[in-house]
Amino acid sequence: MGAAKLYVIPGSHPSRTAGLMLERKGIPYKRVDLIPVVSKGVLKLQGFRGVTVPALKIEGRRVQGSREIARELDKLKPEPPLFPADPARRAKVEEAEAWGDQVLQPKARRLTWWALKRNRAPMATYSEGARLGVPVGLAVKTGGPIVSLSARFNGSTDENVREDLAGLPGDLDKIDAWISEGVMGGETLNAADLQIATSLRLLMTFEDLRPAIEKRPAGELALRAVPDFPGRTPPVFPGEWLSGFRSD
Ligand SMILES: N[C@@H](CCC(=O)N[C@@H](CS)C(=O)NCC(=O)O)C(=O)O
Repeated sequence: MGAAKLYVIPGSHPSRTAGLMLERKGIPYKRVDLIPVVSKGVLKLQGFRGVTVPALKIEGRRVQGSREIARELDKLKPEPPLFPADPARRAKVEEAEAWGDQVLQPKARRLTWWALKRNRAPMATYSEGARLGVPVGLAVKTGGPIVSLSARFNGSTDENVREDLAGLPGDLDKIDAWISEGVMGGETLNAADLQIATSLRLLMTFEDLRPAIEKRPAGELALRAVPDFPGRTPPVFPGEWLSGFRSD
């Protein structure tokens, strides 16, 4: 059986979650970097049913989605586990993980495409170290239609992004509470930690947001779980959309 193959998009937060989980398990893998939108066709050609990354080929199986990958990896290689053995504790971790996948992850994605639609220049910083098959500079220069389509697919409207930013302080409170309850941020990082930390790291690539996140328990956990994450976006959001943040 060949090495595992992980299909990703550079800067994709759930893709990073999947990579971190493979690394935690000590499973060697080959990373395949894809260009957004084009990725959908490549995944179809590779026999995946869905059109999103992360997508993993492992032991002759195709597994897609960060939560599905977590469960498959725990099955294939139980140690070290990504979920607690105790059912009540596992349920809490699964609740946090699902929220990370369904709420925080799309929020970080909407904000990112909204910002790139306004200024594509930072796109190159999200592709650091990627092998896209074309020079990153060229991909960025010709990437206008990809950014527009992605912003549309992901609902990156002013209205949604404004609402996302207004809700972000509450999201951070929720994560801090999970950390103080011990659901997240334990000695051994679990599937919820790895799911949520990558979205936080993507949010922290925004100069507008990083100061409000990094000193909180959520931000500290994100930096511990994901020491390096590519990308940097200079101030981009209207000041009034950020009025709910405290950066002390
Ligand atoms: N919630 C899923 C969502 C995955 C997802 O939407 N991935 C994005 C990248 S972050 C994607 O593949 N988008 C397709 C595209 O950009 O063309 C997961 O965690 O796996």
